[in-house]
Amino acid sequence: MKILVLGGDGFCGWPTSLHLSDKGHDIVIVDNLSRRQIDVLLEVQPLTPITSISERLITWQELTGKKIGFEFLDIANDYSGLLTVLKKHKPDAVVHFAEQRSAPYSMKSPTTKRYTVDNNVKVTHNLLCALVEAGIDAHVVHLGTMGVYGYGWFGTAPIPEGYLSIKVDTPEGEIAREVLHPANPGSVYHMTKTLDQLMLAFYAKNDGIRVTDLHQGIVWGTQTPQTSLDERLINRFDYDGDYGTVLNRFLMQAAIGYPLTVHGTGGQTRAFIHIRDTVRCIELALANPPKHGERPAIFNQVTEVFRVRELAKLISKVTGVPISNLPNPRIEAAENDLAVNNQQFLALGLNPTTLSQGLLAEVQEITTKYAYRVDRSKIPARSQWRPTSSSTQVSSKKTKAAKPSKPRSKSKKISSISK
Ligand code: NAD
Ligand code: USQ
Repeated sequence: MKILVLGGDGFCGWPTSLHLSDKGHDIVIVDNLSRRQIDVLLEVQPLTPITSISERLITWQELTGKKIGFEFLDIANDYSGLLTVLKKHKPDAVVHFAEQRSAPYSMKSPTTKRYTVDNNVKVTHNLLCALVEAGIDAHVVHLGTMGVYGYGWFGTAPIPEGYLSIKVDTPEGEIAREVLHPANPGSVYHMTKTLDQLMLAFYAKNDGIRVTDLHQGIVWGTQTPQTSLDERLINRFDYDGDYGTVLNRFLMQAAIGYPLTVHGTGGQTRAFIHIRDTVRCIELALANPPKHGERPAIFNQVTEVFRVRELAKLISKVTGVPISNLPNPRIEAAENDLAVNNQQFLALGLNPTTLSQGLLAEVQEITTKYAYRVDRSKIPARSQWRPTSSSTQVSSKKTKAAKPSKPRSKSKKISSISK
């Protein structure tokens, strides 16, 4: 298949591009490198020493003989460029990772809130609109998030895969329907993903675009078999207070002896998936497109559910690093139960990587090796969901620096491990 990977230079997109190329697909990455620019503006580097996109692509070709194409394009702001790219490559499928994906960054300041909405909504809409205008019948695989549902609604009742069965009393009697699960975003970033869902549903209905929306949990880990081939192919590992996600942050903190930064009581329960399973899920989704005219296929792309404090306790027990309970900068339930259905991927043959198998290897191979690169001042999560008067001043002072500028040129139920 000819596949465009939008956002293919990012944490999920890069290993996915290599995995699909390895499987024999013809891959073209489309990216404006905005994620790298945000690092520059936040004055932080990933834990891992990622190389430039050119060096990544040359290395892959040197090692495997396989060529991955690259188009430097701001999909949100260069619609005609996107049309040109689509007409040039005529993809069979488009995997869409290209969004601003950090919840804390999206809540940092009015500028980052607006940037996140403008970028994410426009990327998704430009893609759908351009596919119709170019007359290209590509299967769109979009990376959504578990956060569109909120995190548990009826206690431990499992979150269904995208659609909720409802019964409505009508004068003609009771009618059963399946509707999109009600949206309940917890940040501006998550809100953009709920808007994506509506755009995807509309274009599937109106234009017959085949859409798979993957409601992914928190991705942990770093490497896949392909990114491990050579240090020049290494994946990015974010640890800072804006982009580092909880499990990878705890693993990095353990490696440098930094007390594990649990927000509040750590009673938040979330769904997780290892990066190796992310790339397999994308492959499975690509191989199983919905039919024309069908509603978007929605898969919950998660393999395990953990409570934050249980993760911290586990890592603290293994490494001896203490836990620090910090005031929670976010507005979120202090405690929640969560159960998730993920039967569709399991039925397609996904064999999940579990925390116990992957944890020690991850600590040793990556976080310890690159611990010398950590800037401890970048670890605290400073983005406040409701700005205090002092954080408002800080955020408005940083407003200019925080937004990347435009480019110069072109049914198995998984139960929580703790109750
Ligand atoms: P990332 O920030 O590492 O990668 C996103 C990539 O998209 C970057 O390379 C960035 O430069 C590119 N991009 C952003 N806006 C663009 C634009 N306007 N034009 C062209 N390129 C653009 O993020 P990630 O962690 O790889 O996440 C990828 C997707 O998966 C996101 O949509 C995210 O919401 C979703 N997701 C991620 C996680 C996670 O834990 N990382 C979990 C669930 C869902
Ligand atoms: N948390 C801590 N300590 C930390 C960091 C986070 O206790 O040092 C807590 C947070 O308060 C939150 C939970 O851990 O309760 C998860 O936070 P996170 O930063 O790991 O994840 P989140 O902000 O939800 O976002 C990440 C990705 C996002 C994706 C989402 C999937 O950045 O792109 O959509 O995970 S999900 O969480 O399922 O919605």
